[in-house]
Amino acid sequence: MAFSFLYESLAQNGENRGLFIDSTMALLPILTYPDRRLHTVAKPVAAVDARIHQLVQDMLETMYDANGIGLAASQVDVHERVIVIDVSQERNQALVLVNPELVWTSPETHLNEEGCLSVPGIYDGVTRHNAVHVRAQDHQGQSRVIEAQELLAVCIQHEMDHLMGKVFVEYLSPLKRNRIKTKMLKAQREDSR
Ligand code: K1U
Ligand code: ZN
Repeated sequence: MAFSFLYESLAQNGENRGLFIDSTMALLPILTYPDRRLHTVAKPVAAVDARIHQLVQDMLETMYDANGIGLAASQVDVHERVIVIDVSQERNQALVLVNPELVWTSPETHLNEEGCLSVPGIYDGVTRHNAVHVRAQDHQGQSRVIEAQELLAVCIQHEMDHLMGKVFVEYLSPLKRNRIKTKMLKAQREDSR
């Protein structure tokens, strides 16, 4: 796979926890569409310090617990430019992107089926660049360029949209989006009963 700063992360069985052994990790509540806070534009992280390390650990735990392949800080109501991703089958290859910036996008695009932890149960097609290069800091604050394609490229674009306050349903027609909004609000009302 074409990304350069993978490291071992949380494992489901606790044998492969690598960097992220920490008994203070917490599951964070994930905002659900159409919560207005999902449309907040995230600010750059000033320093990759202990607060960011804790946020990254909590986001990884939250992503793995929700069976997601990515999570943006915006989705847990932290409006700073932090993303975690793990597209590996084994769920042991976490990627942490702090202050990510797209530096190259392929001219070729394709339609890809996407889901979103903030829009549970909804899957639809979004056109994305086939490949992207993204400059980001890792969990240690080191700046790297990651060359991504396939699912990783799709996931990076989806998560970077979250940091810009954009949810994937905004690529769909107004009709589809309104139906999704109505369905989500109904589910949220029923859940709160
Ligand atoms: O940002 C998120 O809400 C996480 C989202 C990431 C994502 C999935 C699919 C395409 C682009 C971005 C998810 O992890 S949704 C749940 C999921 O695991 C999944 C859904 C569809 C395809 C592959 C995975
Ligand atoms: Zn999402």
